[in-house]
Amino acid sequence: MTARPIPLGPGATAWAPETVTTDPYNAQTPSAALAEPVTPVGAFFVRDHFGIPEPDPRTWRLRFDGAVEAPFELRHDDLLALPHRELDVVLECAGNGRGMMSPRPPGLPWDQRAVGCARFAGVPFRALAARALIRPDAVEIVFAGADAGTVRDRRVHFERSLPRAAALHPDTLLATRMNGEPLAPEHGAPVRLVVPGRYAVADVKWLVGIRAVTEPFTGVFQAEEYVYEDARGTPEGPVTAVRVKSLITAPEPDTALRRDHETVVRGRAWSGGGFRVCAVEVKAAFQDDDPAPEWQQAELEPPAGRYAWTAWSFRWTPHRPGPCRVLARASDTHGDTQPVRPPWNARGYGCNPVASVDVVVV
Ligand SMILES: Nc1nc2c(c(=O)[nH]1)N[C@H]1C(S)=C(S)[C@@H](COP(=O)(O)O)O[C@H]1N2
Ligand SMILES: [Mo]
Repeated sequence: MTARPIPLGPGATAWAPETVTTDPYNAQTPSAALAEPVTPVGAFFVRDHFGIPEPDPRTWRLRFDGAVEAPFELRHDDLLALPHRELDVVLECAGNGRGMMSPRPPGLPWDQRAVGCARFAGVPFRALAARALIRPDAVEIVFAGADAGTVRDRRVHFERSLPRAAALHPDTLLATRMNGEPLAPEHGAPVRLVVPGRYAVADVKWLVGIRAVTEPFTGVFQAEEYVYEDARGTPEGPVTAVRVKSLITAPEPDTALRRDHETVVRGRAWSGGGFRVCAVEVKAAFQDDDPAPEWQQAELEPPAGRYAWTAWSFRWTPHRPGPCRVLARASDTHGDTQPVRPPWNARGYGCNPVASVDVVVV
């Protein structure tokens, strides 16, 4: 593991995520924490479908079986003894932004803060796969969490699958540490999956089971939930790659800015599916602007790795007074740009509209 300092801001210990629901516990990252390059663990959003199981690392076992030649069980110490890789990764809930969709789909009403970027250290899944000897006819790998509950009248564990190739990618990690500390209970202690570039539903917490399967997995969180559906409920494919997105961290909403004084508009941008952010554009629109202003390029800082988010900034001097909307949109190396109005879907996934903040110039 490479030892790099973790740039936690002042008051890092005072962070607390903003509760959305208490049972199960769901909370979003406070706005101030999004200004940090690495989101403090105590501020990082939490998405739980069931209770937090808190497995005891001393009795924790990870079972790897299914369509493999050499099934085995690992203890926590065995896993810790394997070589770890460290990656800064953006985790974003597929439902992030749902609360701003209209009409509002059912589900947790996240605004745009079910997102964070953390430094994960973990054992590449492929190291375990090499030991289990996955059979050639295995098409997917199913990852099971220790948590369970009732969904659609069925008692289920939280389970998700990955296509074989995605699981075997060297950056698919069984993470044991987050921001230099052992995983916190709410983030999947003692071990969770981290799959960079996919919506965070892929990142199974409290991992206890891995099995190779020869047919595509149809568990409830794979084939029923986390699927894009049109207004009639017709499935349009599973939630996979994170869509390009940005957020504005400064100025804060409703800030009064001084006319003819420079202000710095700042934020973060990220994308998934192996694509990187290549541009962020900003514009400031006064209500009666005619013609509408042009988009202008923001400056990008190099991200802390290929799966980390990109900090951007734009120097702006407003020359007239009035209420104004500051907008930002990111583009990625796939050629996608944040839309003004993302395609509506019945469950409110992948909502990545142009970011905006309303301010007033005085
Ligand atoms: N075992 C388990 N893993 C899980 C979940 C869960 O409910 N149970 N929620 C998933 C979803 S939908 C998201 S967005 C991420 C959230 O990770 P975090 O709580 O560490 O931010 O965990 C994923 N992994
Ligand atoms: Mo999620």
